[in-house]
Amino acid sequence: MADLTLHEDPRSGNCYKIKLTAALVGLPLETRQYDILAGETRTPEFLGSVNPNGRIPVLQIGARFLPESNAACWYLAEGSPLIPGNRFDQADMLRWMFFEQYSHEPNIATMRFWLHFVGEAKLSPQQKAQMMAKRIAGCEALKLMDGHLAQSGWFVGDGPTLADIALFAYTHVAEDGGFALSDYPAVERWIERVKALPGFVAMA
Ligand SMILES: N[C@@H](CCC(=O)N[C@@H](CS)C(=O)NCC(=O)O)C(=O)O
Repeated sequence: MADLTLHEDPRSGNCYKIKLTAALVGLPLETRQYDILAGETRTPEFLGSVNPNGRIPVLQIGARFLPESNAACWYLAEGSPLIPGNRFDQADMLRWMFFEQYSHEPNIATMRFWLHFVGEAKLSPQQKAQMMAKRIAGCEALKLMDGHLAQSGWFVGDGPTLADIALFAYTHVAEDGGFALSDYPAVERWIERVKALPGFVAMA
């Protein structure tokens, strides 16, 4: 495989997903770090050569650049047990990864970013006005996950897949965004199962 470099900000759960996937499948990954709070992913150089969407993570594979965390996880995990062979399970895994991007990350990760890294006092009036809706939607996402995990050890099938990695990244630090994980006991037990996986690496 070509050399792999992750363009990242280590505070980002989206970047952590890719590092966790690489560790679980045993692939070496170089990193290049950016400070998103300082606008380092919005420079003309970054926009022109790394990602015109102005965001990390971006997985560089040789001379090619692949943005979007879940696409990068797929690239790394292809051919490993983290992607089920069964056609339905594969689609079901994608279902949870799309759920993560639409119903989970925009609420839980954004609340964490606002409260833990920016600080409530520095939020704009528009951001403050969105907080209640994001809190409610984030709780709904955790409740849905808890209901599923009360019946099943993993999101898909009998073992960990990319669905677990994608959802683990921001769930295990959801308390930084003001979400009480003790309200979701099946999620808490699943977090411990993910942490016990061989090759697991913690978030920076
Ligand atoms: N859907 C994208 C989201 C990427 C994203 O929102 N990245 C954030 C950090 S987690 C970012 O780069 N923010 C900096 C900015 O928007 O300027 C993914 O999953 O990779």
